[in-house]
Amino acid sequence: MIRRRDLLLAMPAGLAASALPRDLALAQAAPSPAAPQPELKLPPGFILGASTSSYQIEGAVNEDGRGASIWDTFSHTPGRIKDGSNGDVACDHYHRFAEDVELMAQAGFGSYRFSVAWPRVQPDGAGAPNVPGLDFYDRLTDRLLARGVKPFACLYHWDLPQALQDKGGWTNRDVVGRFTDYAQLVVARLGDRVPRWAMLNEPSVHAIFGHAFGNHAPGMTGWKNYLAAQHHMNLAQGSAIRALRAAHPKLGLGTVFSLQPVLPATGKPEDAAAAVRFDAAWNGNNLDPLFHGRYPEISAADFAPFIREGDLDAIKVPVDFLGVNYYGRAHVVDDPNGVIAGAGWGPHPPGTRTTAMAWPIEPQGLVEVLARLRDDYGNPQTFVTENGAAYDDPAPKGGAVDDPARTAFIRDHLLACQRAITEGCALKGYYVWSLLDNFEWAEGYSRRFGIIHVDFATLQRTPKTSFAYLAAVASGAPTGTILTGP
Ligand code: IFM
Repeated sequence: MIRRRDLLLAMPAGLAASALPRDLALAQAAPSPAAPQPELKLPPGFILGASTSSYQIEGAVNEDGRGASIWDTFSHTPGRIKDGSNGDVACDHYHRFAEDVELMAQAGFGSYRFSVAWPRVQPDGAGAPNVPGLDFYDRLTDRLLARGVKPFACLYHWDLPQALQDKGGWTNRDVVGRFTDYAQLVVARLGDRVPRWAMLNEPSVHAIFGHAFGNHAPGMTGWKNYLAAQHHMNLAQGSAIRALRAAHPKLGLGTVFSLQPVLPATGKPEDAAAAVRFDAAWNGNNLDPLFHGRYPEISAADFAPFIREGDLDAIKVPVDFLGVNYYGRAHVVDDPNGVIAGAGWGPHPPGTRTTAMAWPIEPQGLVEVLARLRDDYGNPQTFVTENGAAYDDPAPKGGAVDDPARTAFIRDHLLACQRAITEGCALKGYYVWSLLDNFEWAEGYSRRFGIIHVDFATLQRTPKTSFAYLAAVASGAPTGTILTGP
């Protein structure tokens, strides 16, 4: 178990002691009966950081010439968001970024992954850049560098300019050229200081939920729309990487996928078949085109109507890194009405613990994902670009928020990173999702993923125990006998 004293000793200078709960030992959940955890010893140079995305934290949706995005439209449509909220203010990071960077510096984070909002840069999705929009990312970048936190930017985390959606968005092939132009504008301005660039965040999630299921923006439905959106995102990613590499050969260029092992929830053969289809939609339709220049066999006929000559060669492009977002395994069943290729989520294995999202807690699944990249995709340099958990945290008390379950979740996934590295996976860093409690898409503000609590009425930030834990890891403090959550 982490003792308060250990954390205080390990605490980087400047981090208020009040960031810790009054009495961590008392606040902890009962120790797990499991065997003692091995010591966490991440290799030298391993990057520890945090991730966020523009629409989820920035707010300031009408400032400095920003255009509307599909998430503005969607969240302002009655009935779309669980708590009726939107990202108009969110964490107000647009105005409070300096405070947020300061907290990252206090945590000792080596890097920060944020996303650039396309409609700040091109309000209508095309044409000359909106300079005040780019200025914001310039200020953020400079502040990060001044505080020793390396910026890692993602060019697209789901906030497409609404003007492009009005022309079909990702289902219109024209978006490939638009995205490539946008990427070049952003990197021309920031590429001298931001060394690592991800093109897209979780294209499969965006394609499935935004274009087939319709519970995310832009709210389109139908498998055909999924196929078009997924293929055009694959193309846009390849096209942007090629253009950026030609202009900026020294930058680290890659992309970010949500990956999960997919398993049949039962022993039935139809569930096994469903797992193959689900796996293609979630994982393979991203991985195979990028690394092998083809769609998985089971998807090839579906994509055929969207593929033009040369497309598969254009999508297959060497990447300097792959970002892996990992939350848990998928346990699936055959379901003719299921949104993902006639498959749906089934029960988790008995006894599996879950987070507030009802997602299974399965750290070993991260090792499996990274081993698959090692064995089937040439062992690319990887970063865990998102991993974390939503919990119903207690309200801040005495300037602290105790979140032992999230802390244990992070600890267990860092240990999984350690195992993957020992097993030869080229994993180079871990970014927790998320720096701040934020706008969790269709769930609004009802789900908290942050290592920093945000009071959405006052916008006050309060670091949680998980923040202090990561600060201890970042500072190299002993964490061998550590906190156990439920
Ligand atoms: O909040 C999201 C993020 O935007 C993308 N990956 C999963 C997170 C948790 O749902």
